[in-house]
Amino acid sequence: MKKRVLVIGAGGQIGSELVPFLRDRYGKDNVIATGRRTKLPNVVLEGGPCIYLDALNEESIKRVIYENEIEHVYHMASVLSVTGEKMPQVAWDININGLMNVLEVSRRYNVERVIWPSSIAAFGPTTPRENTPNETILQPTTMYGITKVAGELLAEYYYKKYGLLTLSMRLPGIISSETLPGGGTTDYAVEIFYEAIKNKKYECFLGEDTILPMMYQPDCLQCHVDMAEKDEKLFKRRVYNVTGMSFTAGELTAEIQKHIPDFKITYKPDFRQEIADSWPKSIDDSIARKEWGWDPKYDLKEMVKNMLDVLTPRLKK
Ligand code: AKB
Repeated sequence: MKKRVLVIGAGGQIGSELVPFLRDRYGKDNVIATGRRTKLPNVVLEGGPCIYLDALNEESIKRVIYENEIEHVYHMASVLSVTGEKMPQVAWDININGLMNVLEVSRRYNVERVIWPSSIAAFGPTTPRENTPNETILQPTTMYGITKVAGELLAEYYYKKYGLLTLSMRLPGIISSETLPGGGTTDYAVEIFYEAIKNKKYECFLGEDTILPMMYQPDCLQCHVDMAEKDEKLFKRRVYNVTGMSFTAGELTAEIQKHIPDFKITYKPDFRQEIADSWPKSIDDSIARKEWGWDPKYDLKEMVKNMLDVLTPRLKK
């Protein structure tokens, strides 16, 4: 399958790896990477076409989609949970007005699919926290979560009203080795690797027993491509729970210590603890598995080994 693809937000934690992944699949000239705020990483800049694009500017989205005959849009640009609490109005603007522009231009220019990640942040303290089902209470208490619920509804609206094929996955914390996440509550689970390798110590901003759902980047990238490529008839709904694993900060530490025995951790929970406590501990993704074959490969042990194998030679240089 060859597709003309647009990735909005190619400089972020997922976007910066999604772009090379898609270029390997569809050919480098078929994947247009766009960013706004920061310079795109070299792996994105040097690997194929890159364009400056502000999702808040509808005209510039139109131009890029029209001139490049885009068939699939991955809209990855988002303000995450922690930054969203510091700047709620900006989070709403980027996450919702940006999404609205993307959906509107996509339906007018006959884009085939729009892939837009939602998040476990769409859930809140009134949601069942263990084995959280796909269809359940969505009453988040963060602005980020509110934008994810509103975004899910908006994407569903565009599907029903205009027939635009939108698909979303509720992503848990993503663990990756290429681009650091920024402004999220689950960021500790990436930072910890850098500090363990470089300094053999880490001060964690969540408590030792805090348990959150997570996923390793290779599974996350596969999830995006599954949604873009699998037969649309398989998708009986617009939004799917997906997860890779769940662990506490203490369990992640213990797994890292198997490889780096003198790694020391201290716990100093701050305001981010309250956000983490409002999110699920574990996710039921059986509907995604059943309907379109979601099949993540990495558990805690494999993920930790892989992260250390990739990061250790790079950070110890
Ligand atoms: C965050 O922590 O804000 C994100 C998320 C779970 O969506 N990583």
